[in-house]
Amino acid sequence: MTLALYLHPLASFCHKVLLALYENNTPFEARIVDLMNSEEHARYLNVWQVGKIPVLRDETKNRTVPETSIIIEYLDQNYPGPVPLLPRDEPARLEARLWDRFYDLYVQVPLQKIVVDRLRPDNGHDPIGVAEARATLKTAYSMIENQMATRTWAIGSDFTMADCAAAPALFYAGIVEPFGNDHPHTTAYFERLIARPSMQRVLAEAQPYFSMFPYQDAMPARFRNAGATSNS
Ligand SMILES: N[C@@H](CCC(=O)N[C@@H](CS)C(=O)NCC(=O)O)C(=O)O
Repeated sequence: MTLALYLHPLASFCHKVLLALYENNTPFEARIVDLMNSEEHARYLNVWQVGKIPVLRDETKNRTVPETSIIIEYLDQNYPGPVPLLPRDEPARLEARLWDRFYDLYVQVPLQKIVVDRLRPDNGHDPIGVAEARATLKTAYSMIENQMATRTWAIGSDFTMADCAAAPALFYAGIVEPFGNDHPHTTAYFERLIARPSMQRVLAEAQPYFSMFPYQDAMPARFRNAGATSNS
C-alpha cells in the first residue's frame, strides 16, 4: 500500500483526515497508535517528534507528512479524487483554508483543553483555562451560527477541507459544550455533517472506543450505540 496513516480511531484530528480519505475513496493502510502506551509513544516519536497524530506516510514518494491541513492539501495535490477538498478557484480556496483554521483553532483546540483537563489529577486542574476554552467555544458557535444561516457547507455549496475540520470538531465540542436551542443553523449543519457517509464510517469506527472518551457520560445515546442517524 502506497499510503499509510498513523492514527487513533477516537482522535478528532485523525477523523478530519479520515474524512478526506473516505470522501475520495483513497486507499490507505491504517496504522493505529496508542499514545497512552509509553513504549508505543516513544516509538512514534521517530515518526513525528512532536508526537501528535495523525501523520501520513507516502512510501512511493518517501514522504512523511504531518499536520492535518497539510496532509489534506498533500492528498489533494498528489492523490486527487472526485471531491476536490481545496477549491480550484483561488478566493474559494482561501475561504476553505480560513474556515479550516477556524475550526481547528477555535473549536478543536478549546475542546481538547476541556477534555484533557478531565484526565488530569485532582491537583492538576486548570479551571481558568477551562473557563476560557468554554468562552472561546461560545464565541465560535455564535460565528458558526451566522456563517451557516446562508450556507449548506462551511464555505458554500461544496463540501471542502473546512467541513472535514468542522465535523469532528463539532461532534466532540457539542458534547462538552452543547450548542443549545439558540443555534438552529449550527445544529442543522452538524446534522448534515454527521449524515455524510464518510462521517458515518468515521463514527462507526470510533464507536468501539467511545468508552475511553472522558465525557462519554454526556455523549448522546445515538452515538454511544452503533449507528449515528437517529435523533434520540
Ligand atoms: N495541529 C495538529 C493537531 C493534532 C493533534 O492535536 N492531535 C491529537 C489527537 S486529536 C494528539 O495527537 N494528541 C496527543 C498529544 O497531544 O499528546 C494537526 O492538525 O495535525
